[in-house]
Amino acid sequence: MNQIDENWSSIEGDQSLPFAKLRVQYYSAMMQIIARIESLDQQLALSCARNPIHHIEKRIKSFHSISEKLAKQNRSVTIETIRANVLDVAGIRIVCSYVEDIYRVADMLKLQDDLQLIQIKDYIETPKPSGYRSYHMTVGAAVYGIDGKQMIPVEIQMRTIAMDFWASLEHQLKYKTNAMVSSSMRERLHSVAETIWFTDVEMQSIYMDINAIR
Ligand code: 0O2
Repeated sequence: MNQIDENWSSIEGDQSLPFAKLRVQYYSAMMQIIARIESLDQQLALSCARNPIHHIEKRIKSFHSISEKLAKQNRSVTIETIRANVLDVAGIRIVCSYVEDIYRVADMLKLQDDLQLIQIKDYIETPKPSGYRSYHMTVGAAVYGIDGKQMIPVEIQMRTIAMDFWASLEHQLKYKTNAMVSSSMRERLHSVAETIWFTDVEMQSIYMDINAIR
């Protein structure tokens, strides 16, 4: 995606300012949630002597991807259709060391009662047919602007380093080669996802055993 589209500035005419304002709202909500997550990470580090979060990524969905998503739903692209039907315009990815860290951070976010819990998709408990594992949580954050308060959704994807390794490469393979991913390749990718899951479970078990004898 080119830089112009990333900034939503390819939108022309009278529509450009309302869309730019909408993007600012999503960006503000995303940065607000990142500040909360960083604070949780620092507080948890004090109690477990390590940072549960390995790293955080963020992105605002490109205008092109938003348009594609709405086109698949047979909807036109307006401020209203984006607000109502695209919940992942603002996206945060939290990459944790261990599986238990994901649930700990998620539970703490759920305690923040000024955030509106919109939806949870637990693809760790129930992986996708592809083998994809991650914990998805969509929350609404209040953004105060010149037009008053707006609740803005932010999608938070939480996964381990191992799950992130698989998802990043699988995403690249699927999107780069698209039609060429045969069913046998899908099976092999699924099998790698299972191996990675075994590794995650084993690493966590080793971590807990080492902690128990400390
Ligand atoms: P991108 O480029 O990452 O943004 P929805 O988004 O809710 O309308 P869906 O499919 O019900 O549609 O949402 P879901 O299941 O929560 O998945 C959305 C996101 O999860 C995807 O975003 C991917 O980031 C990730 N994801 C889901 N399934 C897979 C998978 O099989 N492999 C990989 N690598 N990632 C997956 P986008 O919008 O597809 O792409």
